[in-house]
Amino acid sequence: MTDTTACPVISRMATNASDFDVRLDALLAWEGVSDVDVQHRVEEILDAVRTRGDAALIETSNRFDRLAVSSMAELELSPERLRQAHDGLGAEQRDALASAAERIRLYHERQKPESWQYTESDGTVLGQKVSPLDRAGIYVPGGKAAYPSSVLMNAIPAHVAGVREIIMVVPTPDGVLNELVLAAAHLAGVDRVFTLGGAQAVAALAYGTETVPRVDKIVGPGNIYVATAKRAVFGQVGIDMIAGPSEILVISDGGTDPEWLAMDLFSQAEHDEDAQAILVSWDAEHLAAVEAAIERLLPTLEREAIVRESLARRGALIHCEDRQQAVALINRIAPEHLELSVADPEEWLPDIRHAGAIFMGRYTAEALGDYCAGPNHVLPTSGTARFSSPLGVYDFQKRSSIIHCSAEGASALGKIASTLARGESLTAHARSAEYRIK
Ligand code: HSO
Ligand code: ZN
Repeated sequence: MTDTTACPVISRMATNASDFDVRLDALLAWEGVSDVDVQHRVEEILDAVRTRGDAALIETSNRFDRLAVSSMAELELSPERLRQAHDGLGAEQRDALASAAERIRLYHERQKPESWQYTESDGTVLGQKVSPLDRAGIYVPGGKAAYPSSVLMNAIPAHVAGVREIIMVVPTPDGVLNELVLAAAHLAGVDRVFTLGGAQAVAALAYGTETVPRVDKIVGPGNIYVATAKRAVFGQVGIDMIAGPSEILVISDGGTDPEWLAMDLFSQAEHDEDAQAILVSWDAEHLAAVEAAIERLLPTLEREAIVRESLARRGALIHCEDRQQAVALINRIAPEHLELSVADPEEWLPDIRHAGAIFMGRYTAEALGDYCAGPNHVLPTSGTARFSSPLGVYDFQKRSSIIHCSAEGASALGKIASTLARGESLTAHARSAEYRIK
């Protein structure tokens, strides 16, 4: 096998281990975007919105989205307008959106953590109280990355978490609205929608203006301006992860139709030129068949150019020795999406430590999870599945600790606290505790 095809082929065995490691590292490398020029411009916009509020939002929106509005009322869509968008869809699209929303809601209902308490023998009560955020802001990109499915995936967990008010911002370059995005907002329980985008939208959500309420957390993907702005306002508000390009790792035992696998790889690659699609198998003949299927199916794709670019730059078909090597690759890559296209996916599960979402068996295409299976499609990218998890209800809640001492409990704890406080030379702490010793 050679490197001359649409998707590079790498042999784990024919390459010595350290050369393979270097090649894999190069393949996986993703520099988080940071650009001094962008940073500078973003800071100017953040500053303008922080100091001049609505007036700056109107100016920047007119400039960057080529609008001609003179009031904030023109930058807000009413709930009625969202309903209209929903009611105006064809029955098939409306039903598909409703089924997806319902399945996503049911899945996320299961994530709701309970508050809890326990009582010690002296009557002291300890516990944890879970509360939703008051307000969440959801950024929805405009243009080619405006995904109604992402509106559902971001807003529904917030709604299930009990967030009191969900504010969505979505840019409308040249004033063009995306009806499906608005319909999804209606279904997902979004309360207010502003047609704002870029750093100015992030600033409005983070600082609040006369019209846009300040939120407690901003979630949702965006371009480099949005990502830079989110990083800059972090601390003032919470943010979700800053997503890198989407990726998939498919493991095949040779028993899945090569065309299915080729299309699974394409489904990731078509997102954008930086997206990453990798397939691993220990069956050389099967890999050659997938390679042939890729060549055969590529010309049939609407987004052929994007897919070709993505596969050439960041794709790979990796030939490894056996199942054990495949498992090592999974945990090393910590993929956003892992497809286990094998006969016995359950057998694999105990060995998998790092993956955002695990798609089990030959029938479970990532695309099903992207839209409607139920679990969230906002997942940790670029190896961050080593330490983080899919977006969920818990991202829209926080926990308060509960401590309720009985007289007896305060006396017992007072002795411990006083000793430790004196060790830290914090005598007011010590005396405060000592007052309560019986
Ligand atoms: N694969 C993307 C989600 C998506 N796919 C939205 C289609 N629409 C990131 O998980
Ligand atoms: Zn996708």
